[in-house]
Amino acid sequence: MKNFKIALSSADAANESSPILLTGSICENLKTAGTIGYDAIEIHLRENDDIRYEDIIKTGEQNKVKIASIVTGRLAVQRKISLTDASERNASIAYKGVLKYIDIAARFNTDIIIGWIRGKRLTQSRDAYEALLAEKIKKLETYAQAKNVRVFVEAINRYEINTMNTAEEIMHWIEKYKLVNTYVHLDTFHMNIEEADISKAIELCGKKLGYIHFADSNRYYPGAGHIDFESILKSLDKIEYDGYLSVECLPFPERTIAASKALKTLKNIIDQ
Ligand code: LER
Ligand code: MN
Repeated sequence: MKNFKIALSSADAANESSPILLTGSICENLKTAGTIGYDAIEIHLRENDDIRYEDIIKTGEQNKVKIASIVTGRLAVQRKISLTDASERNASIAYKGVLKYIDIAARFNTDIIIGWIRGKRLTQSRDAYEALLAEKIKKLETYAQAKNVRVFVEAINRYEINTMNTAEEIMHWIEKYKLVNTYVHLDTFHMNIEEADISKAIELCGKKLGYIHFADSNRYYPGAGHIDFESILKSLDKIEYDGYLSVECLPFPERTIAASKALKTLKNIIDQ
């Protein structure tokens, strides 16, 4: 099987109910990820954080650990706003915030994740929500493309967001609105709830799959629940997926133990 690149989630701080493994400064997290054996970290941060680019790029190079993606979720969670917010003022703050995340991703030569920041469907029809989101993402993806940054839109389960929960829905939306620099972002935890057939969902995305989060059915590390990761990796191999497998799971029983166990589960399958 292909030697996939493996990443894990990181932030400066996170509580135990967030699916974030490494906590600390970005430089500390790059070092820890390298010591455990990961290829990259994904970074959950605020768009206006003070970022020491030179130090981080140097530390990444020294430890041979890359930045897999920049995650926008904190802007949504901390400010309680979204790109499709009922308040135009909030939608505009969210939009400008995502532009800043794209600037950060460009400095690190990586891509951005659009998860909760896309917002819930309110009183409008499904079509109206999708058209509104597409209008925002179209402008964002053009801005990002000029900076060589791709946009990954995540399919999230129904208990967290009330629309675009499956791979097929995101694919359909991307195709309908002819989004060229926007890709499907899957998450095995959400897929276990939403997809009738996880492998078929991956294969449906094909080259439009940009990114995938890994957690088990209970959102603990892969190997702690009942998801069949072997068939998932086989499907990713089949579509010649060349992005990251990014571990985004709860820090159970402890952050670095979960990180090591996740890596072991995935490597054992890859090395078979
Ligand atoms: C949310 O459950 C999730 O999976 C994150 O990646 C949100 O952006
Ligand atoms: Mn996720």
